This record gives sequence, structure tokens and C-alpha cells, in this order.
Amino acid sequence: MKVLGSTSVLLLVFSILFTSCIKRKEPPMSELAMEMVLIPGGEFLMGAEDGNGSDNPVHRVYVDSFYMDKHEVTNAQYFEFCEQTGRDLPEFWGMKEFRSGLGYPNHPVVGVSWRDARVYAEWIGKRLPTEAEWEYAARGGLVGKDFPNGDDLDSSTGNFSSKGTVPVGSYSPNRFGLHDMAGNVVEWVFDYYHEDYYKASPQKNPRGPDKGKFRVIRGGGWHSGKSCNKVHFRNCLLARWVDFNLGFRCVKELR
Ligand SMILES: [Ca+2]
Repeated sequence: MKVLGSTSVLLLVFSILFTSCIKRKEPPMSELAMEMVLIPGGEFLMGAEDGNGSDNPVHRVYVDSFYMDKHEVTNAQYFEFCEQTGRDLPEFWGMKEFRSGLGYPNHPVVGVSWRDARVYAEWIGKRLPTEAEWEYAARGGLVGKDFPNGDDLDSSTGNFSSKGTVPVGSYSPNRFGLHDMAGNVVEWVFDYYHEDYYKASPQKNPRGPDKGKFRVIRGGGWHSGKSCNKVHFRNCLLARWVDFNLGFRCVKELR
């Protein structure tokens, strides 16, 4: 009986250890702080007068403080989500030409729909950024500049018009500490798209139209031209769409 009792205790211990290994824990804030940066709330001028039409008029917007992922979500991070939730792996998974799959753990995930991105964000205790939050963060506190680090973007400051994604964080961050806000992959944001939204946008914490056919995408990617990488450039896709040039990152509210 004594031997059986010891075995039972051992089994119980192993069971607890195994369960604790497979159960995802909420990361502590110190860990979050390492992978996210605090974007201090404030006002900025959103849009551009000389943009592609939907990004004007320039209008003053205020956003509250929030945390934002320093990097685009990676293949390794998204794989863990699929492993733990049973969600399908992304389109293009395992395709070398798109640097997709576990052979490229630190490259940004591609081939995910807006819905995939939103479910991932909820699973990890975050959410997708609003379009205003994304642009405010991309500008990094600079005023009237087209790119995250100033007036220009070239092959030494961002991954665009290239042959594929690169590991996240391969280029210098902007002044808020965010990498790849121009280039690498285009990023899904929360908002529905409407080309005239800036004419009617609320000034404080805008969240986009209440309904729409498309979701906004931001930032340009490896397969985008330079002009699509401007901090104010807007584009959109159907929420179910997937693309080898498109990924996402998440934000988290302070409270
Ligand atoms: Ca990007």
C-alpha cells in the first residue's frame, strides 16, 4: 500500500506539472513591457493633404495611452496560438517563398485574415489597434512627416519592394520604439473602412465607421511600393481576405 501510495503521489505531481505546462498563463506585466511599449496618449494631425484621397482632410485626433507590440506577430507566436486553440494554420504555411512556417520563427506571420488576427488578439489578452492608434504610433511623435523616421524610407530603414519578409526588428525602431511600422508586412487594424471617414471622424479615440464592407490595412509591406508605406496611407481588404504581404500586431489598454 505504501508503494502504491507513493506512486499515486508521483502521478499526481506529474499530472499537475503537465497541466501547468500546457495551460497558457497570462504573461506578467514585466514580460508584456518587454515586448510592448507604452504609447503616451496625445493629439496629432491625422492624414495628409497630398495623399491618395481617402487620407484627407488632415484632422486633429486625440488618442488615449496604450501599449503596442514592438513587433509584428511572428510565425512562432501564431503557431503557438494554433497549437493551443486548434485554429487552422495560416494560408501559405510552410511556403519558403513567403518565409512562412516554423523554418522562419521570427519572421512576421502572413496569410491571416482580419478575423484570424482578431481572435489571436483576444486569445492573448490584447486587441487590434484602431486606425488612429496605429497612425499615431507610426508617426512616433514626429509632425508632418511621411515615414516613421522622417521624410524618407529606403532599403536601409525599412523592408519594402523586396524579395520577402525579414525577421521582425531587423530595422531601427521609430521614436516610440516600434519596429517595422513601415514595411515588412502590411498590418490589419480594427476599423471598418470608408473613404470619406476623415470628413466625419470624431476627434477623440475614433474607432471607424459602425459598419462597412472592408477593414483597414496599414503600413505597407515587403511587396509594397514606397508610397504605400507612408504613415498616413490607407488601404482596405475584405475581412476574410488573406495575403502573403499582410500580417498584424496588437495593442493593450492600460487598465
Ligand atoms: Ca509592418
